[in-house]
Amino acid sequence: MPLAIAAYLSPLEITVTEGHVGQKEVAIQVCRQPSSEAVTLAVLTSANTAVEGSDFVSIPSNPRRDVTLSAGQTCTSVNVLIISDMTPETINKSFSFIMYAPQLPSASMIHLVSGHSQTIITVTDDDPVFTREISIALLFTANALDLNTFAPTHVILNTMVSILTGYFLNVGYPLH
Ligand SMILES: [Ca+2]
Repeated sequence: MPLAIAAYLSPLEITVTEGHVGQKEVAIQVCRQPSSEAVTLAVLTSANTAVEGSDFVSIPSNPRRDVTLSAGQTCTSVNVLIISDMTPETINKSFSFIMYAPQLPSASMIHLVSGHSQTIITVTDDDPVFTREISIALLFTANALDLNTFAPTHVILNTMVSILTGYFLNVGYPLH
């Protein structure tokens, strides 16, 4: 009769702020019920709205990434890497950390507890959209515009604009 041992991930959901520069480590616990046998599990990441390579560092299925719990060890930690940036995002992005293919050295069995074989990682954006009230003073002169028919005048525009960080503001105005 094979021995059934439950394994699970902790936490089931985790929310982290993205950060601005470099990479950020998120620790996921891979755990199982106490056992005198070592066990090896495989883990991978699966993209959802977060994108591999730009939002997080992928753990692929090939080559297979193994995690081993030695005899008597109930938990070990695996780090997932979030890629930080300074770009405002329209949504908070998520991806999954998944464990699969548990193996014991003997003929015993290990079960992934239903609903506990996946951790959903949500990355919240921390780059603000700045809003500034600015006054734009434009001086039109005939010489500057090289328009002989355009009389020198001053135009003052008061306007509210929203500028995303990292973007430039372009001002357009009609010539009439
Ligand atoms: Ca961002």
